[in-house]
Amino acid sequence: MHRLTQKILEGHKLSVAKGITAIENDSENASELLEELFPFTQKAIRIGITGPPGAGKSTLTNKLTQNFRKLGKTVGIIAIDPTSQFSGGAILGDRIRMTEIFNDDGVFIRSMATRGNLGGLSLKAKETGDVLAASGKDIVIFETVGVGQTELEIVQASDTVVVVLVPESGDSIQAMKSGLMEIADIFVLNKSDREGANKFLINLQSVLEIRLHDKKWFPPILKTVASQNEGIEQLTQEILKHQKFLEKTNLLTQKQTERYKRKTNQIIENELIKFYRNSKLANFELKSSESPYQKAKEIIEKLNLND
Ligand SMILES: Nc1nc2c(ncn2[C@@H]2O[C@H](COP(=O)(O)OP(=O)(O)O)[C@@H](O)[C@H]2O)c(=O)[nH]1
Ligand SMILES: [Mg+2]
Repeated sequence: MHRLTQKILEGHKLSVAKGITAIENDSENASELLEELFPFTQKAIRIGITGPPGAGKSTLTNKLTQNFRKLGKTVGIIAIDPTSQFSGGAILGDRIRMTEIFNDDGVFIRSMATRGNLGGLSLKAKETGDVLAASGKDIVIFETVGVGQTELEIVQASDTVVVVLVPESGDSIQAMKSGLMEIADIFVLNKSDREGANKFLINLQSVLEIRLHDKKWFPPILKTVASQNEGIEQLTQEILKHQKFLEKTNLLTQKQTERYKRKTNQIIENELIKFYRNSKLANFELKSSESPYQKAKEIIEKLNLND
């Protein structure tokens, strides 16, 4: 057994941190740890919070977490910030905004920077979510900027996706482009203390009605002022309502099965790549008469995957 498994299952904070570091560093026996934790990862509610930079996602996450704590629920937070590789300060900023929950034992916060390695990030973020779930957190929140494939993958790994928009900047159009419209279970119009909030709300509502009219769950639009704690209670209730909906309609089981399948395939694909790279086949002589396509076909045949 992995030396951290038992401690993580008991919710030991330092061991949780160490386990996540092992995953981040691709440490050799991280997969052993994840395998042992897996049976305990299915109970947590997974929430994805996404939207443009500066929309108030961290502020909202902070307030939402405080609300969940009041309901007696423990919370794990994974903040993914692709901008931090440029500014270096974004993560610290998130920490400062989350100070109210930083010293609470029922809360675990982990920031993950992309450090240019976008490909592995979504995988590691999801695995970090599994560690937090296994450590007994009732709720796992992924905070991520709503752009790019990696971020979409992370929110798709959530049961409930909250898309945060702000009145200015005509985000409704942008949101449609980046696919945010389709993945949202709940829309939050944050900074609704700002001018244009009502106009934006009406616009978004009419766009949604056209595009999503046949959905079984029609995403509500909630107005919030995260910095003033306004609308947070309603958001909490909508998230719980969406969870009930998922359970009632069997969609939760369906989502979990999908995740299970994707994960299994991902492990196999990774192993296949490793197997090929370590095999003699990957180490071939170059013949100028042969195209890469021919060569690849030849090697794939030798791999004998069809038997
Ligand atoms: N006026 C106003 N400012 C807000 C609101 N929510 C957050 N902010 C501020 O917006 C800035 C960005 O917030 P942050 O949570 O870091 O956004 P993130 O990049 O989406 O995580 C901070 O200075 C917040 O204090 C709000 O509802 N109204
Ligand atoms: Mg943030």
